[in-house]
Amino acid sequence: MIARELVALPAYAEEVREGLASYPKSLPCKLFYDSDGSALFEEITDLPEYYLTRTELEILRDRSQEIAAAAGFGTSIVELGAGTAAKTCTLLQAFSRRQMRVPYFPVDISPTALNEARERVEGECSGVTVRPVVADFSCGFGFLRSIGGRKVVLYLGSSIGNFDPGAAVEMLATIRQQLTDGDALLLGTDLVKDESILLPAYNDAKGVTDQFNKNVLCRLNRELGANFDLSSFRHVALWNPEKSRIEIYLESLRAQSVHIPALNVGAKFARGERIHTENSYKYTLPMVAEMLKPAGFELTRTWFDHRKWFALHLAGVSSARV
Ligand code: AVI
Repeated sequence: MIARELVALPAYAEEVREGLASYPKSLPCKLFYDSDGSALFEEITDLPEYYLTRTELEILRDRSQEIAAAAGFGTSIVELGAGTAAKTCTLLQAFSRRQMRVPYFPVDISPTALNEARERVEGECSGVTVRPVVADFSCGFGFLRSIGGRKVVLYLGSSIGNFDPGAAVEMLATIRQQLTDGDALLLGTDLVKDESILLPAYNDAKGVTDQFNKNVLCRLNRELGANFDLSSFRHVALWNPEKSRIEIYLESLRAQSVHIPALNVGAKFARGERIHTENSYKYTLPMVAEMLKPAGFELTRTWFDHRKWFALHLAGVSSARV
């Protein structure tokens, strides 16, 4: 008898199996971020239609002094999902004008991005000591405990908006559990606005978001041996005003069957059937307060860009039990 070769499946495999067996079909948005997807996301942040990154940068450029003053003295800065720390230098410089030493802990799953972050910050921000932390948030935020003293935790880019409301509160509460009195959170959120601005940000003229979305299928083809025909799916982005979110889908352009050998499953698609790949929530101020409070944070102050398209919120840990 010939023994069959056992190959370890990627950690996301079961979620793919479940997502494609459910109705409507879905795939987890974390699948976007392999190295190709991360490069495409970087490209998205530079697109004229994708206002989020530029707008948050405007707030950081114009309000960093106020943010540092509101955060108080003697704090370390911990940045969750820091990537290459492209946005953070202005803020770090503002902190280093107010305190002698600024310990900066960029946290990311990618050691390559963290090396770039270290080089950038050490080159541009005197008085800042960089201590990179390689961590996967799906394994929790225990690393926060080992960072002594007062901390301001940055969670920028409206990444919180890719979590459904319950999961967002749960995630923030998990961060809160690792913090103590005097610590704070600086949270970036995209705001509700007219769909004439929201929709193009997720459906750009150059088609980069289309490629970013379809990269999920490329990944399943490459990593699980699936046979998705990319030209038989189209990228769809919709604004759902009831749920206050942009919804992203891959829509099948014809009736078709796809086979995923590594999972030993097949998936049938009707013409027009969609796979839901991402939600991107857009917030009002009450929505932000509603998210922070049950997670154990108290909103202290909010800063906006000049068009009020994006916001940065400073929230202290609340003494109420969570
Ligand atoms: C990472 N995240 C905040 C982006 C967003 O805007 O929700 C991901 C993205 N999806 C499509 N374009 C950008």
